[in-house]
Order: sequence, then structure tokens, then C-alpha cells
Amino acid sequence: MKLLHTADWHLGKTLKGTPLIDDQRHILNQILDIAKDVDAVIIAGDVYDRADPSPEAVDLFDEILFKLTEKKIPVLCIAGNHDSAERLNFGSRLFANKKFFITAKTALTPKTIPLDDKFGDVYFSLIPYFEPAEIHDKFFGEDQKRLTFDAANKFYIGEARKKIPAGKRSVAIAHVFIEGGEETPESERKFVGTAGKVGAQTFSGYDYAALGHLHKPQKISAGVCYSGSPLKYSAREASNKKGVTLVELDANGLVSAENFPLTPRRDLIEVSGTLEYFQSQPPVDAYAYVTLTDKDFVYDAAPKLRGVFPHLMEAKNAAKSPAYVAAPTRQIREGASIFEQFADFFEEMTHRALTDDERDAMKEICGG
Ligand SMILES: [Mn+2]
Repeated sequence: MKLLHTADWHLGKTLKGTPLIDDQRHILNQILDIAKDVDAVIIAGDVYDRADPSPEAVDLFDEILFKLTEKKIPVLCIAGNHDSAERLNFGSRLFANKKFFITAKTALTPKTIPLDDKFGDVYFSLIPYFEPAEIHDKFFGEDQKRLTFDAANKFYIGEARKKIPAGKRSVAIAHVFIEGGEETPESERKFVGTAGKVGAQTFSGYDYAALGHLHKPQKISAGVCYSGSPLKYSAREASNKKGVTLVELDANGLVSAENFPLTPRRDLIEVSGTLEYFQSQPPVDAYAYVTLTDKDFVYDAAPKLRGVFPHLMEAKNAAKSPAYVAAPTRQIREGASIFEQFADFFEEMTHRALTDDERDAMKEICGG
């Protein structure tokens, strides 16, 4: 059985206010092309960028949903943390008649879909993104200790395993931050430490775990993979090789899981150099995050770079602005109160002393 594993489409996403919908349509058409040669398509969460997706995003998903079912390719799709479970769930029972299986909500009996090939059945566990409290409320009494992400996932996946007959091949689809996973984009940085993470062992019963959430394609182990997002969605992803993961199972389980690269309509790049260098270059058709390495701070860098980078997303100076450099030279008077320190700072920044009214107000705030 051949599977196309993709995730984190983030339909409707914008970069610094620039809509990416045309880039998304372009990349999804490539995915549709590859999908012709597989037995099923997996979408491992974050279909949309927001819980209330834009009309353009819903329209694009509708278009893709129609084209995939028209080709009679089964689709297995779960909700990610960016999706609204209720909204993504819309129509799911009807769509299932066309083999478009969306699981956006957890259930007392985790959703299991069997698909078959010439070797027999393969069981797919659809594990949508959930908060541990949801599992707690659904399965345990109030006196039960609060569950961690890891414990809640282990429990729920344990329930899902109960629905898979012994000795049968199986695939898990989940949207989690797995222990040992690397490089999370800014928007996914919700937790400090390991509180939001799930142990890789959680999926050990499966022949393959098709994961979503981390945007960089990566193999946690041979059978536990992130396909990554099909497009670069932040400067931190500039060096990622985006694509989909093509998975093959034979009679005994996993044969291979390999990344297959996609070509974006417009690349996203992170570059650095001097203003003079960039201004001598031909225009670059890419979403550009530029750092100027000039020794002196370049004021109003963006308009000066737009000729070369018509799709400039960010212009930064490596040199610190003169105002910023001045600050660390400030001395704090020995034994000064908070109010006195503030008064010194105020005078240094504004070149005037506090008025009597301002002194009284600040003294009150500082406690004398
Ligand atoms: Mn996510």
C-alpha cells in the first residue's frame, strides 16, 4: 500500500499581511498530481491556519476535497491545534460516503478506518489534536489527577489500539509535538520544557505514525515521521526542504518512508549582505527576510531594498541603532531608590527634569 503523508497546510495563512492562497493552491495542485499514484492520502492536522478560516481558505479546501474524491482516492484527515474541531467536523459523516474521512473530535471509541490492499487490511487510527483536559473529562472522574499531554496521548492511543485486531498492519495519524522533534516555528511555541510533548514510544505498536505539527520534515525513527508543511511559513523555515512523505507498506508492514520534494510558486529566503551589494543585484522573486550587514545603521532600509526584493517581508540591520548603543553606558547611582533611578533615566532620555506633578505621581507609583 502506498500512502501520501502531508500535514500543516495552514490554508489561509498570511506572511506579514501577504496572503499565500495562490502559493497554497499551486502546491496543493502538485500534491494532487502525486496523489494519483497512491492508495490513500493522509492530512495530519492544521488544515487551516485559524479556527475561523478565511472564505478563500474554505473555498480552496472544498476544491481539493472535491478533486481528491473525484479521483476516488481515500483521504484520512485529522484536526490540528490551529483548526476548530467543530468547524472541521462539518459534513464529515456525509464525506465519509466518498471515502473522505475527517476526524476532528475525540470520541469514547477512537476513530479507526480499515483500508485494504492485496495483502489484506491496514487499520488507521485517527487521533485529532486535543487538550489533556478533554480526555480527562471524557474518560475519568473529577477525583482523577490532571493528565499531562504524554499521559493523555498514551491513554487515548491505548484505546485506539484496542480496535486493531492482533497481527494486523496499522498506521496512526496524530498532531503532536514529539519528544526529540526539532525546530518548531514561532507560532507552535506554546509550551516551555516538555509539558506539551509526547514520548516517541507512544506509537510503537504501529507500523507507521504519520505526524503533523512540526513544520520541518523529519524522521523521529524509521516508522515515526513528520511530513512537514508543504510550504515555508516563517523565516525559521527558510532552510527546510519542503515536500510530502511517500510511505510504502508491504505484507509485513513498513518498507519505506521518504520525503518527496515540492516546488513552490515563490520561495522564502533569508539573506544577509550590504545595501550596496543588494542594490547591485537583479530583482529576486522570493519572500525575502533581509539582514543588512553594513557597519553603520541603515535608516529606512525597507524602501531601499524593494527594488531588488519586490516581496520583501522584513529588513533588519545587523548594526545596532545609535539610540540603542547609547543605553548601556548609563550608570546607576549607588544606593539610589527606584524613584531616583527613574528620575535619572527620565532626564537622560528627555534632557529635562521631571516636573513637580510628575515627581509626585512617580513617587506614588514607586512608593516614595
Ligand atoms: Mn500545529
